[in-house]
Amino acid sequence: MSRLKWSTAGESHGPEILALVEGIPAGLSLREGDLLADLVRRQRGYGRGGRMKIESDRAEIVAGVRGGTTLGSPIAMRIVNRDFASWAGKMGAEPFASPPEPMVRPRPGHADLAGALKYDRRDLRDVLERASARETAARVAVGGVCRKLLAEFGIDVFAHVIRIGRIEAEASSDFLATMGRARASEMACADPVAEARMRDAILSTSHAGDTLGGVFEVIATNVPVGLGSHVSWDRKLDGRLAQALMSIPAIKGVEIGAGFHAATLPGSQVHDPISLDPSGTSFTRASNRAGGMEGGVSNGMPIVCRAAMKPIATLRKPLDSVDIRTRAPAPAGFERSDICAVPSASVVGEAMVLVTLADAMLEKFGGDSLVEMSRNHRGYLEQLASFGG
Ligand code: EPS
Repeated sequence: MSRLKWSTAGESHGPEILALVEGIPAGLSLREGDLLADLVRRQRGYGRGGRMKIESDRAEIVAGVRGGTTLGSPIAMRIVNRDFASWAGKMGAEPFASPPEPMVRPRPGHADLAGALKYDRRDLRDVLERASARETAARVAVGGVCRKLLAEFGIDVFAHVIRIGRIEAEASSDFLATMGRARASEMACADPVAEARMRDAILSTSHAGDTLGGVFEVIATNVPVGLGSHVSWDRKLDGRLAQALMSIPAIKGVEIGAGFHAATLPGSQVHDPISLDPSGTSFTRASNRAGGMEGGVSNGMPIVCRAAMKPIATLRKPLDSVDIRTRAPAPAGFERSDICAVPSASVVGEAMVLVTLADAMLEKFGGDSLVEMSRNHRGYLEQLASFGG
């Protein structure tokens, strides 16, 4: 059912990371500068490794946009890997003058071993280069394009970090304040007291040669009722969001609304009673434990998802592993690593929710041009306004 086709290509230390996205209607204003703020936020975060000091990501638009406006044709973007300059002779498409030293000690928790066995690679670099979360820079560029489209319909998506290891941020129901503080925070955390404790935890974890995971929450506001569908498993919006979030490297759990907590309560404390808004025209709910979806369909309340990220698998104090050449026990390989990348992953989470919602909006309102899509959207809102009347 996907109306938005998109894919990425590129190895972490290859020349470029690429993104291709098809299905964005013609007539949307789009500039390279529109994509920059999200790319910059993805590089932030206390606990990032040395690579982020080398890169300064920008997505150059090389197809699908003319004079600042989309054409309806596939949009192609490229993000240069500055670090490629240090990998001459070890990366790149042409045969190497001399064979590079292979990586042979797989990291537990990374794709190294399973990928090498599956693809029959004797150098783990052939796997880890693509499995690296560097690829998520391209996802954020695609998410930025979708953000522009969704903004035309008043939809906004933001994420904030709510846990790093054992440190939890205080919850707030004030979305606007949470968004503002999270966007301004290096840790994407809206609670400054928790943020300071998160930094301390990351610092002491770093001294121990270890890494830390956490949880982020993604919230989408102003989503119209009726995205997704209850009629078939693969059209359910909650299922599509869960798959999108789970595909982010290192994500091990996804919750929607009350999530796992809902399983501990009786139904009367879980479901959100329905009422009419003060004007008496539209349906609303005083609570949102459903996370903005019922039966796989958006219900007009904010969409709320959470994702749990495991700690980064590359450890300065490595875990036990096995040399795949000699089959002798050996510590896992280590070059450099992030201590914690949850703030970055939260920006990738925004991107995955943006692309999923853009796809669902295109499915519902279609159209080859933005004018056509907006007309369809307006007509649907009129239909909702006269519902039951
Ligand atoms: C990343 C770039 C990588 C890592 C990180 C994500 O850079 P390098 O491998 O050169 O240090 O910092 O990758 C991982 C977390 C991983 O598990 O592979 C980036 O651009 O986000």
